[in-house]
Amino acid sequence: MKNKKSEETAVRGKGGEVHQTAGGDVPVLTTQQGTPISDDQNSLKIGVRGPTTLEDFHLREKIFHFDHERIPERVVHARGYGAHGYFENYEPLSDITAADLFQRAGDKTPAFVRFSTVAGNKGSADLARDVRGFAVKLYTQQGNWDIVGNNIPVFFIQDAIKFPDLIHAAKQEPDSDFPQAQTAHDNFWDFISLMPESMHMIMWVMSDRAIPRSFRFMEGFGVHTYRLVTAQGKSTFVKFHWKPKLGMQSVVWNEALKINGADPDFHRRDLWNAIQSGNYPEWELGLQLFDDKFADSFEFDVLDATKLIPEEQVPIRRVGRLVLDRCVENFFAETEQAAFCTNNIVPGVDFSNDPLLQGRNFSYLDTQVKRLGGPNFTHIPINAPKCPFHNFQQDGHMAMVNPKGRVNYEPNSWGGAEGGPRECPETGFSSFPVEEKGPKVRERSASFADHYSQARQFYLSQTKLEQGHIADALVFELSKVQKPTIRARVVSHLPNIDAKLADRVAKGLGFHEKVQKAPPAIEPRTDLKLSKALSIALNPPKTFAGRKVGALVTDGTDASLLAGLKKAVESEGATLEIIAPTVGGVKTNDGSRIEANQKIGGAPSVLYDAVAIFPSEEGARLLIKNAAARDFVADAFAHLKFIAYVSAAGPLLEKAGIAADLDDGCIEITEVKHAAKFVAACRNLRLWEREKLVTS
Ligand code: HDE
Repeated sequence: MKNKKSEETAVRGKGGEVHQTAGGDVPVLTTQQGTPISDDQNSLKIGVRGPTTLEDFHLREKIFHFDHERIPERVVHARGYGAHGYFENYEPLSDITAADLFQRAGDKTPAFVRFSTVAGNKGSADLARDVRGFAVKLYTQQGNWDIVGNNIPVFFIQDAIKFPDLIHAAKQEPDSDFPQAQTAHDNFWDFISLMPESMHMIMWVMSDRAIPRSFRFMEGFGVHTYRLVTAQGKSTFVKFHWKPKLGMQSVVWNEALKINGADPDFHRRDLWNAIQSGNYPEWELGLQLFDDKFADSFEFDVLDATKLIPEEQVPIRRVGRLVLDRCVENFFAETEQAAFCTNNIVPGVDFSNDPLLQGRNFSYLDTQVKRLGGPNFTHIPINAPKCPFHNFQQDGHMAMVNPKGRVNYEPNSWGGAEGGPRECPETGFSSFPVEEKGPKVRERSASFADHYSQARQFYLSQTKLEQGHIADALVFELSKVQKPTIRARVVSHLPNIDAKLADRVAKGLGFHEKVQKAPPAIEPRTDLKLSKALSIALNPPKTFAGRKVGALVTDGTDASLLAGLKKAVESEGATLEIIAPTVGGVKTNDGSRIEANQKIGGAPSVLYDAVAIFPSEEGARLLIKNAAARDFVADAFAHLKFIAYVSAAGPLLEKAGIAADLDDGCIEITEVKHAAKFVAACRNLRLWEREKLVTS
């Protein structure tokens, strides 16, 4: 090798191009075949201004590889973000399941989790109103177990055969290819209006659950009923829940719209930053366990994925915790290539007959072959089990793990190690021997026919404020629907849920005629008890930990008040970011320099949970002429955020139009000790009472 220098060097070529050369600990660039490369800036030509040669194998290989960099994105859940971690088991659960990961207290099982939106393409924005995927891969000692769930415990449809229709209707319309990552269009609502079973899910999707503040602040659900099976063959039905340690939190809709412009990567950035800074997101795994007797007595069919079992009816038993403590090293290799399959289960876990789950079990393998190019996608490190595995499967595209020796079949008579792996009746997976009988029919069970009762229960279990958000979301979405008959058909379902909701949406849409009620297949029940667990507002986290304050500063900002605020925010487990007229930072009133994290305009207040308006008097005079600074303040107020301000901020508050409306959520900081009051207020996350003032 020519270059043996200890430092990276750069020289100019004849055309002025930069050549950085290898040497010391800087490795030599090679082709994929390992051939060292002398010049990566110029292709091989006949004369410096002549044609490029066909024999330039380096150019050919480099561009060929680039041309093949993309793989098909997921047909649904294309937009996603993943991280590594572990599941820690609290106590032995051998009385419920033989699953190896639940047998010993304190056992840690490696995990990989991918969060996603459903409808948007891979490059779409994070804050779309959408269900979030919550897919967990657990690398157990008895094989990989994937719990491929969502952040909403029910689904739109009851039978897998409707899934392609649902997704076609939800994604971009096929002629125009828009709108992407949003359901506010005719095709989606047309389909929904003809699918009354979707009404329960619609209530959830129109609620604040569909615009989470962060992946860290949302629940996860396995959705379907599964089975847990003991070593002795006893089966218990189960629903899986993930409960976030920091509580649930959502943004408000106007904020979501703006976040999508200001930082389309808002959720992935949040997860990345939290893990990189050592604030590891955490969820507890909860099991809702029930037997056949409960299933038979339950008001609905436990095989119907449009229904949930209220926590008040079957309490949740928390059995372990999931911690995400490591970001991926390479997004493509890990997150993009992660292949989740509902049919990846382990001994001690089994399926139910939920027709949606049965269809999913069929679907996921197909999708992985299509995306990852062949049957050997399990050889990719993110998908490979972390326990020993042996079988006689061989060959295929990109085979990485190949059997050694001459035996590739069984039974065989070679015996011992030479004969290869054999089956194990004692510990191997065996399906729960449930007895099935009945005619072969293409028919929906009558036990699935109640479409509205739980939609009503969900809606009525929300606080007034949350109910308002659901109505507003319906009005927003349906206002984007161009065909009045579709709007009317959607609204016709609402009287079956709640008459006031129907009226409110009809009014919001400017209906001139009375709402026609869609005839229900089964009259909705009105006797279901309200469930507090369904509301976000009734389960407040009462912590500001893991959240972020944005402090707007200028030259001359009061250094001691700012330092006091930062200390108070950080002692709560939250972070403070400095936003200044330039990213170079400011000189405070004591002459010290503070680096800025963001420039005004690049960091609107929608990116923060609470804000501090800390300019100097001179700084405030400059900021009142800055539209981004005025929006920063006005939006923080409109989005019900807690606002700390110094007296010098007065003119800016005035110009932003909020000076006359300052309320309990606006806290003046004249002494360092006031910072604690601000942080205590922030534990409530938003000043919900203000909503009356800022929405008509
Ligand atoms: Fe999926 N779903 N799904 N799904 N799903 C996929 O698999 C499918 C359903 C869910 O982060 C696909 O690898 C069918 C319910 C998540 O990689 C595909 C049906 C729930 C993810 C597929 C459903 C989910 C997927 C697309 C109806 C919540 C992302 C790419 C029968 C319980 C996983 C892929 C990840 C992904 C099919 C319904 C959750 C095509 C046929 C219900 C979280 O296989």
